[in-house]
Formats: sequence, C-alpha cells, structure tokens
Amino acid sequence: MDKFAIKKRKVPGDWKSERRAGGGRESKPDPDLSDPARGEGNPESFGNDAGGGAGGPGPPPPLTLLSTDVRPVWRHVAAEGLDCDYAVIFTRSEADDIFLRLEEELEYFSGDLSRVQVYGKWYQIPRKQVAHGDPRLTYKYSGVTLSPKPWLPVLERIRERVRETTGHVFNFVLINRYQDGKDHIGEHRDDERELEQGSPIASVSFGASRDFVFRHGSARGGGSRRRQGRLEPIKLLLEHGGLLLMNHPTNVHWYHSLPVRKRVLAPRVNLTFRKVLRLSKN
Ligand SMILES: O=C(O)CCC(=O)C(=O)O
Repeated sequence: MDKFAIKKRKVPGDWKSERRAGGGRESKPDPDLSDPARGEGNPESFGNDAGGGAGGPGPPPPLTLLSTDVRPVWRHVAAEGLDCDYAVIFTRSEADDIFLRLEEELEYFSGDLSRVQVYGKWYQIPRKQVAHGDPRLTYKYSGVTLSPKPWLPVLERIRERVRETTGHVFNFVLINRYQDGKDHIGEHRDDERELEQGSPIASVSFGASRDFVFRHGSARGGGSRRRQGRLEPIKLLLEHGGLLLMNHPTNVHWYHSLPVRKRVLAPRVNLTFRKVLRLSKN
C-alpha cells in the first residue's frame, strides 16, 4: 500500500520553481523515509541529488530572472493530513558562508528564556534557541514568551531566498542550534495561537545533516491505527542549505521531532520562519 507519496513537483504558487526544478520527473517512494529503524543518521537516507545546485534535466533558466544559480529539485512529501515540500535551496558555498555568519553573529537566549515548562516543571532545553523578527511581535510556547530580536542581514538574506523560492513572506524566525547529535527537540506540533491560521512554516537548515521525524497524532501512545500499520512515522534527512516547507494542515495532525543521533558530532542551526499575528493582550 502506498502510505505516502514523495514526488518532485513545483511548490504551489511558486512561479520560479517550475523553471528551476527543470523537469518534474516523479520519483519512487523511498522506503527509508517510512522506516525509522533504518539508517540512523545515514546521509544516504534522503539522497543528496537535490543538493549543491545540481538541477534536473531541462533547459537552463534565463539568468536575468534568477538571484541565484541553485536549482531546487522539489520533493513532495505527502500522507494523510501531511503536506510538505523539500529542496536544497542554497548552493554549497552559499550555505557554508551563511552557516559561518550564523555561528559568528547569533546570540542565543539564556536564563529563563532557555527553559520550557512541561506539566508544571521547568527544564533546560537540550539545544540553544533565539528568535528574531518584526518589532512588537511575541510568541508564546511551553510557558515561555519570546520577544524577537531585530532582523540581522544574514537572516534577511535567508528570508529573502525563502520568499523567492516559495512566494511566502515571513515576519518571525525561531532559531535552534544543536551542538551535536546529543542536542535535540522533542515531539511537538507548531500550533501556537499566534501563528496565522493556514500559513506554512519554512524550516531551513545549515550544518550537520539531521534526521527529522513526523509522527501522526493517532500513532502516539500506541493507538490501534499505528498497530494496523496505517500511519507510520515519516523520516526525512534535513541537509545543509535545505528547506522543508510544512504546509497546512501538517501541523494540525502530525507531530515532529529532531531525535538524538549520537553519531552526529558537528553542529547544526535550524531556522523556522513563521507568520506570527500581533495579538492584543488579553
Ligand atoms: O531543528 C529542526 O529541524 C526542528 C525545529 C522545530 O521543530 C521547531 O522549531 O519547531
């Protein structure tokens, strides 16, 4: 049974990616993506053919219309209630440069802002975190209220590439830094009330490749649907310079996590661009 589909496709509403994708050939479902037991931290588990500016077949795009020479090869990842698109959108040298700048320029939150509250107890988060965005926005999750720092040029550069590639303009970015494979993020959904309803979340990664796992809400706690094997977890490898676009309603039905991967020794920085509403205080 075809539990989920992974296809190369253009991102809806993206007038540029059709040209850049250079083909739109459908690929077979990749069994690694449905089997979390296989290939822990295995760089082959998503394949790297989308990376480093390598495009699919087809004519080269007119140079005047592009701000970059990378040609994203989009993969559509779909399952019941899950709708995502993934592509590497930065060349290797761009991604290297951006990663260095992020490492030099970001100043992560500390103290109370680096803790979360779970069932009334406070925990230090197993990674570093900071938020940047438009003035006067706030973002509340797990008992913490984040006020974003102002945009930095390197963040605007990434945001602009995301806009060019997807057509979406984001006003807030939550940044997570994982020192190595011991740092992680637990299973959660991005469903905070500050998020504009129906808007996608654009997750861009730099540094070490890491597994990213989606699990359907009904599969949590060993529910019967899981036992029937109908909604298995979906694992993606998020690479250096890659963009995962999580479209609605993914975050309604599916939880995601970045699990521990002890074999990963290098750092990674992930940026989730979001559309945040300005909520009046109540
Ligand atoms: O680092 C990642 O890829 C995941 C980050 C994440 O889940 C989040 O910011 O909500």
